[in-house]
Amino acid sequence: MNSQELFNGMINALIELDKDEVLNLVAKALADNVRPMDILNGGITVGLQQIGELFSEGEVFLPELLLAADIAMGVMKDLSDRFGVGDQIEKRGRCIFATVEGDVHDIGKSLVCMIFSASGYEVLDAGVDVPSQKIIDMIKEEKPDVVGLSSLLSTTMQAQREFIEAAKEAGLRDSFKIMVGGAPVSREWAEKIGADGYAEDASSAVVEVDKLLEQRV
Ligand code: B12
Repeated sequence: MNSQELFNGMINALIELDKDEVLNLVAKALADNVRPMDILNGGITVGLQQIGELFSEGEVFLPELLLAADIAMGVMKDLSDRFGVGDQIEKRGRCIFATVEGDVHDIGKSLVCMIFSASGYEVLDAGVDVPSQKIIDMIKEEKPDVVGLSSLLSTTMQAQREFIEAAKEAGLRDSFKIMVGGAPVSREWAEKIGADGYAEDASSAVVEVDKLLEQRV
Protein backbone atom coordinates (compact mmCIF):
# COMPACT_ATOMS: atom_id res chain seq x y z
CA MET A 1 0.00 0.00 0.00
CA ASN A 2 1.36 3.45 -0.82
CA SER A 3 0.78 6.31 1.62
CA GLN A 4 -2.29 7.67 -0.20
CA GLU A 5 -3.90 4.22 0.01
CA LEU A 6 -3.08 4.08 3.70
CA PHE A 7 -4.62 7.56 4.21
CA ASN A 8 -7.77 6.53 2.29
CA GLY A 9 -8.01 3.45 4.47
CA MET A 10 -7.71 5.61 7.63
CA ILE A 11 -10.41 7.97 6.36
CA ASN A 12 -12.81 5.08 5.65
CA ALA A 13 -12.02 3.33 8.93
CA LEU A 14 -12.59 6.57 10.86
CA ILE A 15 -15.93 7.09 9.14
CA GLU A 16 -16.85 3.50 9.99
CA LEU A 17 -15.67 4.14 13.58
CA ASP A 18 -13.36 1.12 13.30
CA LYS A 19 -10.73 2.11 15.86
CA ASP A 20 -8.65 -1.06 15.49
CA GLU A 21 -8.37 -0.59 11.74
CA VAL A 22 -7.41 3.10 12.14
CA LEU A 23 -4.65 2.13 14.61
CA ASN A 24 -3.54 -0.74 12.40
CA LEU A 25 -3.16 1.57 9.37
CA VAL A 26 -1.39 4.26 11.43
CA ALA A 27 1.08 1.59 12.61
CA LYS A 28 1.61 0.46 9.00
CA ALA A 29 2.21 4.04 7.87
CA LEU A 30 4.76 4.60 10.65
CA ALA A 31 6.50 1.35 9.71
CA ASP A 32 6.71 2.74 6.14
CA ASN A 33 8.33 5.92 7.53
CA VAL A 34 5.37 8.15 6.70
CA ARG A 35 5.76 11.37 8.74
CA PRO A 36 3.37 11.69 11.73
CA MET A 37 2.31 15.14 10.48
CA ASP A 38 1.38 13.65 7.09
CA ILE A 39 -0.65 10.92 8.82
CA LEU A 40 -2.61 13.60 10.71
CA ASN A 41 -3.06 15.93 7.73
CA GLY A 42 -3.60 13.29 5.02
CA GLY A 43 -5.67 10.76 6.96
CA ILE A 44 -7.10 11.69 10.33
CA THR A 45 -8.03 15.34 9.71
CA VAL A 46 -9.58 14.55 6.32
CA GLY A 47 -11.59 11.74 7.92
CA LEU A 48 -12.87 14.14 10.58
CA GLN A 49 -13.81 16.71 7.92
CA GLN A 50 -15.77 14.09 6.01
CA ILE A 51 -17.57 12.96 9.17
CA GLY A 52 -18.38 16.63 9.85
CA GLU A 53 -19.95 16.89 6.39
CA LEU A 54 -21.98 13.69 6.96
CA PHE A 55 -23.08 15.16 10.30
CA SER A 56 -24.29 18.41 8.71
CA GLU A 57 -26.17 16.34 6.09
CA GLY A 58 -27.88 14.38 8.88
CA GLU A 59 -26.15 11.13 7.87
CA VAL A 60 -24.33 10.69 11.19
CA PHE A 61 -25.28 11.86 14.68
CA LEU A 62 -23.54 13.38 17.68
CA PRO A 63 -22.57 10.08 19.41
CA GLU A 64 -20.77 8.97 16.23
CA LEU A 65 -19.05 12.37 15.95
CA LEU A 66 -17.87 11.98 19.54
CA LEU A 67 -16.58 8.48 18.92
CA ALA A 68 -14.67 9.60 15.81
CA ALA A 69 -13.19 12.51 17.79
CA ASP A 70 -12.15 10.10 20.51
CA ILE A 71 -10.36 7.84 18.02
CA ALA A 72 -8.63 10.88 16.46
CA MET A 73 -7.51 12.20 19.87
CA GLY A 74 -6.07 8.75 20.67
CA VAL A 75 -4.04 8.72 17.45
CA MET A 76 -2.80 12.27 18.13
CA LYS A 77 -1.65 11.32 21.64
CA ASP A 78 0.11 8.22 20.30
CA LEU A 79 1.89 10.33 17.68
CA SER A 80 2.74 13.25 19.95
CA ASP A 81 6.05 11.86 21.23
CA ARG A 82 7.21 11.28 17.66
CA PHE A 83 7.22 14.99 16.81
CA GLY A 84 10.59 15.42 18.53
CA VAL A 85 12.35 18.59 19.77
CA GLY A 86 10.11 20.07 22.53
CA ASP A 87 12.86 20.23 25.09
CA GLN A 88 15.34 22.52 23.37
CA ILE A 89 17.38 24.48 25.88
CA GLU A 90 16.42 27.92 24.64
CA LYS A 91 12.71 28.24 23.89
CA ARG A 92 11.67 30.31 20.87
CA GLY A 93 8.84 31.94 22.75
CA ARG A 94 6.04 31.29 25.20
CA CYS A 95 2.49 30.66 23.94
CA ILE A 96 -0.91 30.24 25.52
CA PHE A 97 -3.49 28.39 23.41
CA ALA A 98 -7.18 28.10 24.26
CA THR A 99 -10.47 27.19 22.66
CA VAL A 100 -12.84 30.08 23.33
CA GLU A 101 -15.80 30.13 25.71
CA GLY A 102 -18.82 28.13 24.54
CA ASP A 103 -16.70 25.90 22.29
CA VAL A 104 -15.49 22.44 23.29
CA HIS A 105 -13.63 21.50 20.08
CA ASP A 106 -10.25 20.32 21.33
CA ILE A 107 -8.53 18.43 18.51
CA GLY A 108 -7.29 21.30 16.31
CA LYS A 109 -6.12 23.35 19.30
CA SER A 110 -4.31 20.33 20.76
CA LEU A 111 -2.63 19.68 17.42
CA VAL A 112 -1.50 23.32 17.29
CA CYS A 113 -0.10 22.91 20.84
CA MET A 114 1.76 19.75 19.84
CA ILE A 115 3.34 21.29 16.76
CA PHE A 116 4.42 24.46 18.61
CA SER A 117 5.91 22.37 21.38
CA ALA A 118 7.75 20.22 18.83
CA SER A 119 8.99 23.40 17.11
CA GLY A 120 10.69 24.62 20.27
CA TYR A 121 8.04 26.90 21.77
CA GLU A 122 6.97 26.75 25.40
CA VAL A 123 3.27 25.93 25.30
CA LEU A 124 0.59 26.47 27.91
CA ASP A 125 -2.67 24.74 26.96
CA ALA A 126 -5.54 26.55 28.70
CA GLY A 127 -8.05 23.94 27.50
CA VAL A 128 -11.48 24.35 25.94
CA ASP A 129 -14.50 26.56 26.72
CA VAL A 130 -12.18 29.14 28.27
CA PRO A 131 -13.67 32.54 29.26
CA SER A 132 -11.73 35.64 28.15
CA GLN A 133 -11.21 36.68 31.76
CA LYS A 134 -9.45 33.41 32.54
CA ILE A 135 -7.05 34.01 29.62
CA ILE A 136 -6.45 37.60 30.80
CA ASP A 137 -5.59 36.26 34.27
CA MET A 138 -3.19 33.74 32.73
CA ILE A 139 -1.51 36.47 30.66
CA LYS A 140 -0.84 38.53 33.80
CA GLU A 141 0.68 35.49 35.48
CA GLU A 142 2.55 33.86 32.58
CA LYS A 143 3.53 36.84 30.38
CA PRO A 144 3.28 34.98 27.05
CA ASP A 145 4.70 36.20 23.72
CA VAL A 146 1.72 34.78 21.87
CA VAL A 147 -1.91 33.97 22.63
CA GLY A 148 -3.70 31.67 20.16
CA LEU A 149 -7.47 31.32 20.16
CA SER A 150 -9.32 28.50 18.46
CA SER A 151 -13.02 28.65 17.41
CA LEU A 152 -14.74 25.88 15.49
CA LEU A 153 -18.25 27.29 15.52
CA SER A 154 -19.42 30.35 13.62
CA THR A 155 -21.27 31.33 16.81
CA THR A 156 -18.14 31.27 19.01
CA MET A 157 -15.93 33.28 16.63
CA GLN A 158 -17.29 36.41 18.30
CA ALA A 159 -15.49 35.39 21.48
CA GLN A 160 -12.18 36.02 19.68
CA ARG A 161 -13.20 39.63 19.08
CA GLU A 162 -14.44 39.95 22.67
CA PHE A 163 -11.13 38.66 23.98
CA ILE A 164 -9.20 41.30 22.02
CA GLU A 165 -11.46 44.01 23.42
CA ALA A 166 -11.00 42.62 26.95
CA ALA A 167 -7.21 42.60 26.50
CA LYS A 168 -7.31 46.26 25.40
CA GLU A 169 -9.41 47.21 28.40
CA ALA A 170 -7.00 45.42 30.71
CA GLY A 171 -4.13 47.43 29.15
CA LEU A 172 -2.43 44.21 28.02
CA ARG A 173 -3.06 44.22 24.26
CA ASP A 174 0.45 45.33 23.26
CA SER A 175 2.26 42.87 25.49
CA PHE A 176 1.69 39.82 23.23
CA LYS A 177 0.79 38.79 19.68
CA ILE A 178 -2.60 37.29 19.06
CA MET A 179 -3.23 34.47 16.59
CA VAL A 180 -6.68 33.22 15.70
CA GLY A 181 -7.69 30.00 13.96
CA GLY A 182 -10.27 27.27 13.51
CA ALA A 183 -12.33 26.03 10.57
CA PRO A 184 -14.73 29.03 10.19
CA VAL A 185 -11.99 31.62 10.83
CA SER A 186 -10.27 33.43 7.94
CA ARG A 187 -7.50 35.97 7.48
CA GLU A 188 -10.17 38.52 6.63
CA TRP A 189 -11.86 37.87 10.00
CA ALA A 190 -8.52 38.09 11.79
CA GLU A 191 -7.87 41.51 10.23
CA LYS A 192 -11.40 42.70 10.95
CA ILE A 193 -11.14 41.99 14.68
CA GLY A 194 -7.58 43.32 14.99
CA ALA A 195 -5.73 40.02 15.56
CA ASP A 196 -2.03 39.98 14.63
CA GLY A 197 -2.08 36.73 12.73
CA TYR A 198 -4.08 33.84 11.32
CA ALA A 199 -3.16 30.41 10.01
CA GLU A 200 -5.26 27.68 8.48
CA ASP A 201 -3.26 24.84 9.99
CA ALA A 202 -0.75 24.11 12.70
CA SER A 203 2.39 24.09 10.53
CA SER A 204 1.66 27.42 8.87
CA ALA A 205 0.80 28.83 12.31
CA VAL A 206 4.42 28.22 13.41
CA VAL A 207 5.72 30.03 10.31
CA GLU A 208 3.36 32.97 10.97
CA VAL A 209 4.32 33.21 14.65
CA ASP A 210 8.04 33.04 13.79
CA LYS A 211 7.49 36.05 11.50
CA LEU A 212 5.44 37.97 14.08
CA LEU A 213 8.08 37.49 16.76
CA GLU A 214 10.91 38.49 14.40
CA GLN A 215 9.10 41.77 13.66
CA ARG A 216 8.90 42.46 17.38
CA VAL A 217 12.65 42.69 17.94
C1 B12 B 1 -14.95 16.44 16.09
C2 B12 B 1 -16.07 17.45 16.02
C3 B12 B 1 -16.85 17.63 17.17
C4 B12 B 1 -16.56 16.92 18.50
C5 B12 B 1 -15.36 17.62 19.20
C6 B12 B 1 -14.62 16.67 20.12
C7 B12 B 1 -13.28 17.20 20.59
N1 B12 B 1 -12.79 16.57 21.64
O1 B12 B 1 -12.70 18.12 20.03
C8 B12 B 1 -17.91 17.07 19.23
C9 B12 B 1 -18.74 15.83 18.97
C10 B12 B 1 -17.85 17.32 20.73
C11 B12 B 1 -18.56 18.24 18.48
C12 B12 B 1 -19.60 18.99 19.01
C13 B12 B 1 -20.29 19.97 18.28
N2 B12 B 1 -20.07 20.30 16.98
CO1 B12 B 1 -18.51 19.71 15.98
N3 B12 B 1 -17.29 19.06 14.73
C14 B12 B 1 -16.31 18.20 14.82
C15 B12 B 1 -15.64 18.03 13.44
C16 B12 B 1 -16.21 16.76 12.79
C17 B12 B 1 -14.13 17.92 13.39
C18 B12 B 1 -13.36 19.07 14.07
C19 B12 B 1 -11.91 18.67 14.16
O2 B12 B 1 -11.45 18.19 15.20
N4 B12 B 1 -11.16 18.76 13.02
C20 B12 B 1 -9.77 18.32 12.92
C21 B12 B 1 -8.82 19.42 13.39
C22 B12 B 1 -7.37 18.96 13.23
O3 B12 B 1 -9.04 20.53 12.54
P1 B12 B 1 -9.40 21.99 13.11
O4 B12 B 1 -10.11 21.87 14.39
O5 B12 B 1 -10.02 22.76 12.02
O6 B12 B 1 -7.97 22.61 13.44
C23 B12 B 1 -7.00 22.94 12.47
C24 B12 B 1 -7.14 24.38 11.91
O7 B12 B 1 -8.46 24.88 11.97
C25 B12 B 1 -6.16 25.17 12.69
N5 B12 B 1 -6.53 25.72 14.00
C26 B12 B 1 -7.44 25.29 14.91
N6 B12 B 1 -7.40 26.05 16.01
C27 B12 B 1 -6.46 26.99 15.82
C28 B12 B 1 -6.01 28.03 16.63
C29 B12 B 1 -5.01 28.88 16.17
C30 B12 B 1 -4.54 29.99 17.04
C31 B12 B 1 -4.47 28.69 14.87
C32 B12 B 1 -3.44 29.62 14.37
C33 B12 B 1 -4.90 27.65 14.06
C34 B12 B 1 -5.89 26.80 14.54
O8 B12 B 1 -5.10 24.26 12.90
C35 B12 B 1 -5.67 22.97 13.21
C36 B12 B 1 -4.70 21.90 12.86
O9 B12 B 1 -4.28 21.94 11.51
C37 B12 B 1 -16.09 19.36 12.73
C38 B12 B 1 -16.10 19.30 11.20
C39 B12 B 1 -15.09 20.24 10.56
N7 B12 B 1 -15.10 20.27 9.26
O10 B12 B 1 -14.35 20.95 11.21
C40 B12 B 1 -17.47 19.57 13.37
C41 B12 B 1 -18.06 20.97 13.43
C42 B12 B 1 -17.00 22.00 13.76
N8 B12 B 1 -19.02 20.87 14.54
C43 B12 B 1 -20.13 21.52 14.32
C44 B12 B 1 -21.23 21.57 15.22
C45 B12 B 1 -22.49 22.26 14.69
C46 B12 B 1 -21.14 21.04 16.52
C47 B12 B 1 -22.24 21.08 17.61
C48 B12 B 1 -22.99 22.41 17.74
C49 B12 B 1 -23.20 19.90 17.35
C50 B12 B 1 -24.41 19.82 18.25
N9 B12 B 1 -25.57 19.86 17.62
O11 B12 B 1 -24.30 19.75 19.45
C51 B12 B 1 -21.40 20.74 18.89
C52 B12 B 1 -20.88 22.01 19.57
C53 B12 B 1 -20.24 21.74 20.88
C54 B12 B 1 -19.58 23.00 21.43
N10 B12 B 1 -20.29 23.77 22.22
O12 B12 B 1 -18.44 23.28 21.11
C55 B12 B 1 -20.12 22.21 12.95
C56 B12 B 1 -19.87 23.72 13.08
C57 B12 B 1 -20.68 24.55 12.09
C58 B12 B 1 -20.37 26.00 12.26
N11 B12 B 1 -19.71 26.57 11.25
O13 B12 B 1 -20.68 26.61 13.23
C59 B12 B 1 -18.98 21.42 12.21
C60 B12 B 1 -18.25 22.22 11.12
C61 B12 B 1 -19.67 20.16 11.58
C62 B12 B 1 -20.65 20.51 10.48
N12 B12 B 1 -20.24 20.47 9.22
O14 B12 B 1 -21.79 20.79 10.76
N13 B12 B 1 -17.96 18.42 17.27
